Amino acid sequence: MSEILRTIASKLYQGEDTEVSALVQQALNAQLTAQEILANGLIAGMNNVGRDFKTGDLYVPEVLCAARAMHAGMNLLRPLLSVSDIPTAGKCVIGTVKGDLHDIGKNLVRMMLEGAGFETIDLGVDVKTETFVAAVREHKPELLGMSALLTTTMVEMKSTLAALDQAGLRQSVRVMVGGAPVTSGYASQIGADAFAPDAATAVEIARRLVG
Ligand code: B1M
Repeated sequence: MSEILRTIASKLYQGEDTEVSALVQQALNAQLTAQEILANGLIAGMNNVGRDFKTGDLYVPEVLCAARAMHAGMNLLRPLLSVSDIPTAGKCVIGTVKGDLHDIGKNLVRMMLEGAGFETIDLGVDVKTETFVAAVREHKPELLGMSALLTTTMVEMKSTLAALDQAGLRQSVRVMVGGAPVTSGYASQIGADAFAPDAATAVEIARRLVG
């Protein structure tokens, strides 16, 4: 792998968005393809972020900076990549459930999924059951992700699963849940396909569920 791609991966890891942007431009000027830069520079760097976040060697602010650097690089590559060039790992609709305004963790999960090549549709916070169902119907994602940070709102996950079932959509989508009060026991109790305790594991699980 060329030196510049290794440097892009390492600057992304360090959250240096301006440098990542300049290096991506430099790589393009040196005739590297957008595809190569994405796979061996940006995504490679983001995979390292995921690995070290999981082991506790990186913290939330560092991951957010890396995600910002990823976006800076992607802004240059996006116009050069036709839709079919972008390695889509799968499509994921994600949101924080009704009554819940916490979105830092959900955003991290979304950004890490994007870094891993997933196309994401972020419904934001305080997402009603009907909105989740409508989004699954409209976008036909392989994966639906729900986040909840309050013990009083996690029950909304169960309602959404029931509503998906009622709408005849439950079999068409895998459902992953997460958030501080959510556990794997709760996930299986409500019939979700998976629980992830953190954003890095969410990516691993998403790959497994969709792959
Ligand atoms: Co609130 N809050 N908050 N809060 N808040 C908590 C969650 C709380 C535990 C604090 C406490 O009392 N110790 C408590 C909940 C108690 C409970 O129900 N068990 C609480 C409360 C009570 C409240 C209010 C009710 C306070 C009030 O107004 N009286 C209120 C509710 C508002 C509402 O939502 N309706 C409220 C408000 C707020 C702020 C708006 C001030 C702010 C949110 C800002 C924002 O998100 N934009 C806030 C914050 C920041 C917190 C704490 C301090 C931090 C949450 C956070 O961002 N963590 C939190 C205490 C805490 O958790 N230590 C607290 C960092 C984030 C990276 O972690 O979200 O867990 P987390 O996400 C992780 C994993 O959980 C996982 O991956 C992420 C990354 O590794 N994950 C997923 C998350 N979603 C996932 C989805 C997946 C997979 C993995 O698949 C789809």
